[in-house]
Amino acid sequence: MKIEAEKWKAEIERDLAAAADEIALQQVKARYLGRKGVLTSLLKEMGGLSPNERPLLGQVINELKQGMEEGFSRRLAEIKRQKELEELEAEGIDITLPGRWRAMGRSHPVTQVLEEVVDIFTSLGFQVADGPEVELDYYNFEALNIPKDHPARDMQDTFYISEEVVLRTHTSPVQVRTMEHQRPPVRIICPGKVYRCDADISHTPMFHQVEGLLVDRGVTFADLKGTLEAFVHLMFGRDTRLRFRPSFFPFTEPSAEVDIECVICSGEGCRVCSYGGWLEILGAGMVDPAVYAFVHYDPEEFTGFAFGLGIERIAMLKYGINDIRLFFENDLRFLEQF
Ligand code: 2NL
Repeated sequence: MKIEAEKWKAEIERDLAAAADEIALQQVKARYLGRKGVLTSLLKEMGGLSPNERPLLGQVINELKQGMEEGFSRRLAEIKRQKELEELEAEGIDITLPGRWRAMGRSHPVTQVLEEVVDIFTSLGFQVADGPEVELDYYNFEALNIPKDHPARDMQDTFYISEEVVLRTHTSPVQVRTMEHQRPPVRIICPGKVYRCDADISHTPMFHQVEGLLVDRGVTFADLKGTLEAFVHLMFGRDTRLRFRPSFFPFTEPSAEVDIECVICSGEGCRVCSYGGWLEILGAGMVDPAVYAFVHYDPEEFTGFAFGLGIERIAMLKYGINDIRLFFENDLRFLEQF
């Protein structure tokens, strides 16, 4: 009987050690402790034994059962530990390997310049306003004193959604909307996308604009000059000179076009400034009283100035780029330079 027990113990140990995973281990357990298992059939043999032999066999079976249960727990822990180690190895974390290179992203040059312009005007006390890019004809043209027969209203120049709805051709409608629900003082800039039906080396159907508007009591052309001078000095450097040339816009009177000394050649004359020494960077003027009529401001009480500048144009001057289309071709060799 003792010899039989030792044989079974050895076999249990061998089977446990041979079980490579949890499933195999459960099968080993079932083979010994299950309903048709080895220990169950040993127990049945007890029936054929003499009463004085039975306790001894019972004791041997109990020992085998206990040994089986202990061995099972031990082997299960071993298998689990082994699995964990294999998983860690499979993850393959090796801190001595070189790091993985990730391309560093950056803002588009147009976004960079737009943010620069916005930062300068907010530092001067302007607030940022925005509005819809799909705009009513009323806000885009009518309320800005742009007459029905003005060339800007032609199908050739404006994207029409319907007779009354257009893609905004400037961000001025945002300023009109602001004046509609806000009494002076108004000090806002309106950055954003605008759309014109035009495409060549210096025009794209979509481009970016920042317009500014300041309306209050006693605002004069001198305030406009001082504000734009501060902007130019912050944007292009403290000794950049500027000049105002008389111009015309339906929504300002008087109106001016503003030039700065060429940032490439400092006024010496070069390809960028077409050898004139000056670069046109924005349009501006005193808000026309006709515009105030649409937003119910009293032109006797309030005066103000407005200006508009094209972001792509400023970016082209700043970086000496001669073709506006380069901004929108998404060629990384171009974009990575900024
Ligand atoms: C240009 C000229 C300009 C304005 C925009 C404006 C807006 C309102 C009233 C009056 Cl609500 N004026 N905007 C004024 C003068 C010039 O833009 O050449 N932009 C690229």
